[in-house]
Amino acid sequence: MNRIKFLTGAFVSMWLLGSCGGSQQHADKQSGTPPTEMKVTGESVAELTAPPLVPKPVGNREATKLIVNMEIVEKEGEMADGVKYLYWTFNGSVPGSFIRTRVGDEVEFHLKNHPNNKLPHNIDLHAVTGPGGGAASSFVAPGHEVVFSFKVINPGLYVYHCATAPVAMHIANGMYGLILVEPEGGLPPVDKEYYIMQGDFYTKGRNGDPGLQPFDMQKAVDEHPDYVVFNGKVGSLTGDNAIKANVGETVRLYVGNGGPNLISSFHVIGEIFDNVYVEGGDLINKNVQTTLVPAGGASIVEFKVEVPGTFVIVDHALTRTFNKGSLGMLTVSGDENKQIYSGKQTEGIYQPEGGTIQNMPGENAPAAPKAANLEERIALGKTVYAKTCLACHQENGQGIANAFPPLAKSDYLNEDVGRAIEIVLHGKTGEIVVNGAKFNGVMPAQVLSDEEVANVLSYIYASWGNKKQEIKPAMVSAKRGH
Ligand code: HEC
Ligand SMILES: [Cu+2]
Repeated sequence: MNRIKFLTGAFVSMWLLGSCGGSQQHADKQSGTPPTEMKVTGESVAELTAPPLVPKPVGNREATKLIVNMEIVEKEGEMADGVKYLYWTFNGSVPGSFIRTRVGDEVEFHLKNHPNNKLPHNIDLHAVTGPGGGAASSFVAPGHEVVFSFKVINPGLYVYHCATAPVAMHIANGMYGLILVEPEGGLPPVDKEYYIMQGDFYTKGRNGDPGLQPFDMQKAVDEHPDYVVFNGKVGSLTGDNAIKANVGETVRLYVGNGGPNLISSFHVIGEIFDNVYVEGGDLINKNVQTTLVPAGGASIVEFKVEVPGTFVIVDHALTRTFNKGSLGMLTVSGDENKQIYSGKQTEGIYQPEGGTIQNMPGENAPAAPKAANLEERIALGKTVYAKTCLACHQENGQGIANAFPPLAKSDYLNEDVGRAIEIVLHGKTGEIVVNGAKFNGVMPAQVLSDEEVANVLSYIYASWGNKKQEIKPAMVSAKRGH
């Protein structure tokens, strides 16, 4: 790190903001102690916030022992109108809670994995100096809590994310957030601060297809997202959810990109960033139109709002914005300034282009049709497989090494039909050996009717070199009580 440069930058921006009336003294309390040797005084529990809000600035406080309580929650949420998605979250939001620290803080991190969750997780914080950014010490199973500590020594804005295999899948399901490390004395004060994080999402159905959409591993591998959004969903920052400021105020956005794959060309239509903390570090660039936010990276942008209106926040790779969702809004209230902008302003001019266009969700889904013969059962089972099992066991039942066992030519599956039915009904944990390879994961219990379980298993047994065995609904209901 380069502290001298950081301070120079901070002073320059203080001077700039000072001229806009938003500033006071700051960063005037430099101890000269290297962060690694800073002593901590006292202890406090970190304030954590869901996006788009951020915790209170550190100001002039001393370095302290900061306790961070983070709970991992797997929960269903809304990707867009009528489109549901099973998110994996840090503290229930996507992105996860914003963590605000200062250099020299000793962070005691409590990572809890909610007992209702299906999978183990962990956390890699890019602000950590240590193996895996904490990932190595934080692997935690459902119903458990791990504690680890680290000292923050480099100022800047950093991404954190889950690093459990398959990592891209955990990130694609929403497991990322930002941790800010302020310099000694704090960042220069501004009037408004917000938290925005971009992410790309891969669903089985296409953009706008209604209902619960499972994760699609193949689209993730191909880097073809169906949704590219700010703060986890289409519309998180539009309409009533728009972020707000008043004419004359200075605004600071903490912008992150969880990815897992795309980089963001972050832009606010009708604004110029007065300051950009390039890649969230201590280099300050001035008068920037669009700033690049890499996957797994961040940026801090600052600007003063001079005129009222709606300022549209976009990824300037614009088909994403208009067709996949990465569109937000900043609403600025106050008096017009005709000298800066003459008027004739239309609010939300980009809205009609879409981005939030959705197919109407169908009427109440009809009850699962009954199969008249084996052929129909297999065809119906294929649909159940695509919706329910494919995300983990993959398109052709090949599974993912070290994570999800294969269902194709599976000796384990073919050995015991009754056991396979029980696994689908009740889930499965603990070590198993499939085709000579060990797996020790968590298969969630599936919420399916007897008919659907019979169909999906008949399909699997009829496919990929398995032993062709029809499963009847009566065989499933006989296993329900077990
Ligand atoms: C969230 C991921 C996930 C989903 C969704 C899922 N499984 Fe699994 N499945 C697993 C894991 C992990 C295991 C291994 C469990 C263990 O290690 O004990 C497994 C094991 C199995 C096994 C036994 C091992 C083998 O390879 O023969 C069968 C059979 C199975 N799953 C069928 C299904 C079916 C059918 C569905 C859909 C109705 C499904 N699974 C949905 C993750 C999943
Ligand atoms: Cu995870």
